[in-house]
Amino acid sequence: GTDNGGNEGGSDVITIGFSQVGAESDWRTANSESMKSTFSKDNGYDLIFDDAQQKQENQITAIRNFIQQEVDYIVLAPVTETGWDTVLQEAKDADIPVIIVDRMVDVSDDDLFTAWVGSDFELEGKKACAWLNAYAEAKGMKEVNIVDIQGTIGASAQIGRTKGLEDAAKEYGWNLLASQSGEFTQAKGQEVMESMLKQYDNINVVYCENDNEAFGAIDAIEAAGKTVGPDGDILVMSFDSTNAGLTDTLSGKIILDTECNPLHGPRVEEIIKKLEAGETPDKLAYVDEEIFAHGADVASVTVDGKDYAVTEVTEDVI
Ligand code: GYE
Repeated sequence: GTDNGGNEGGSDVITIGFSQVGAESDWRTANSESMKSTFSKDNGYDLIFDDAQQKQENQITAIRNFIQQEVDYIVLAPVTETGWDTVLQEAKDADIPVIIVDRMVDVSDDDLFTAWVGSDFELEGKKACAWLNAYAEAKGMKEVNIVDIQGTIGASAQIGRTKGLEDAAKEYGWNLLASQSGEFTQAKGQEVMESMLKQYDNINVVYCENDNEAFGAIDAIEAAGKTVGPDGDILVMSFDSTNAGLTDTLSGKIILDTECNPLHGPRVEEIIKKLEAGETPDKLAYVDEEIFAHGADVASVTVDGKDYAVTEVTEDVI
């Protein structure tokens, strides 16, 4: 076992305190299920699961409780990037390894965490925008009047995806009409889209930073008497590629769904197994992800000199 006192001999149950962001989206539900099924009793773990309801203060409280309970490992899916130095120092002082999963932390000293595994969110944004540029060309779109329904402000997933769009809008000359957070939820996504539609009558693309926001945006667009899809008024772009998201991509309600993979349980377990064996896991591990489109108008995109295939969604993909 490790030298943190809780698992001498390696045959005991490994106790893991997991501070989860919340239950804001389908992605998050899949992520929580992956963690719970990986770190089950049958697999030799005792998982203390804490849902922070999208509040950093709740996550800090949960981590302090984990330290008090002398868990073997702390796993943190941070809601936002900043504000972790103090509590991570407390974990370090208690000799409890901290593994960061999904979103990133922005800390003064990278020694405050042991390892991170998650997605390259800016790359996701760049891939999506490279696709839109190619699609707009293929379809002869005269102009791109786009709005951004952002994720939780300050979350890596928001920061990276928003940056991908802002850079692309400048590069390709798109009109980025408005950006506002939909908190990664369906209800807020719908509300934000409703107000954007009232403000702008020329929106032809909405860039939703996750699937649940896209579901809300589609409802708002249809309620306003407009249509979505390749032959409709507005193209809906999204991220995650949840089952429901891909179902909407098959129908064309979502035109592009850039994958963000939530199945991090086995990846975190691999890190823990390395640590248990006295090995050093990679400090940062990025997951490979696909691009799922409605139709086959764009076969591949190039980002930073690298080619990425675009998969057309068919029944078998979902
Ligand atoms: O895209 C969204 C969720 O951090 C990657 O959070 C995650 C994001 C995901 O609420 O659906």
